[in-house]
Amino acid sequence: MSVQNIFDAVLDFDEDLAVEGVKKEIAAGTDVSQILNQGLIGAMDEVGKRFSAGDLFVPEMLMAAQAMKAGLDVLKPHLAKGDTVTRGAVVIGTVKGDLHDIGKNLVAMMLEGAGFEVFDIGMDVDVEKFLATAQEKNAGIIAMSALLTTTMPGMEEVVKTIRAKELNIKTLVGGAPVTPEFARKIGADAYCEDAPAAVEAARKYS
Ligand code: B12
Repeated sequence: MSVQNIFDAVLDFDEDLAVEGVKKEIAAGTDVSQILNQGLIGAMDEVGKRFSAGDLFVPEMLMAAQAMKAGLDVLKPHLAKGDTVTRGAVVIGTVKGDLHDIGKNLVAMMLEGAGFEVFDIGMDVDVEKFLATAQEKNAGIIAMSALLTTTMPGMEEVVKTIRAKELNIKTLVGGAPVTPEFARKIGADAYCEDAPAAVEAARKYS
């Protein structure tokens, strides 16, 4: 076993091997940040690249993210504060009135895989909950998903409230009906068409 095996297990969508690999490396005394950065995060970076190149698709990306998450769950208790490459906290949710969460879950997993501390507050989330959670968790980014044209205005409400309260929080928006024009119009900081793009945008703000 080596960190490369963990990387390979994630790319093979193999949760059991990812877990086994992380356990073995911990037992062998391998630097936990190496397990995290080169093994788990490295693999998700590769997944993002392959997705963008059209070499793999949403179901595969979800399976890889699940393998990454299984490995990360084993590693988490071993991560001392200084070991994490925590790039900051992100609050993510699907806006009020909207119960679609598959894309949001994928974005959350990819962000977690990229080293962000992710607080997933679920679906049907109103402005108050987005802001209260961001402030409580000291998150620099709020990421919002909407799959219905009728719920997209919920994003604008969050952006407006952040502005009105002069909070230092960046907003990422996405979901099938959301467009770059809409994001610009409501004053969101970034529109991302998929989960790897969300990681790229979030990295810019961390
Ligand atoms: C699955 C699904 C459902 C499931 C949801 C299950 C779940 N747990 O999510 C169920 C059956 C519950 C459902 C219900 C409804 N649905 Co529906 N649903 C879909 C469907 C088929 C797929 C959505 C999906 O998961 N796609 C896969 C994911 C991976 O893609 P994604 O969400 O777009 O996410 C990617 C990107 O957009 C981006 N992204 C997503 N979120 C975010 C967030 C951020 C911050 C960033 C940066 C990026 C990002 O990254 C993701 C990964 O790459 C779509 C059709 C479609 N093709 O989109 C209709 C669709 C969204 N539904 C629709 C409708 C109308 C409904 C209902 C109103 C139906 C009804 N009459 O009851 C209800 C609404 C319920 C509610 N209040 O929300 C319409 C919306 C039309 C519109 N323009 O508003 C669609 C487009 C179908 C259609 N053609 O009519 N639905």
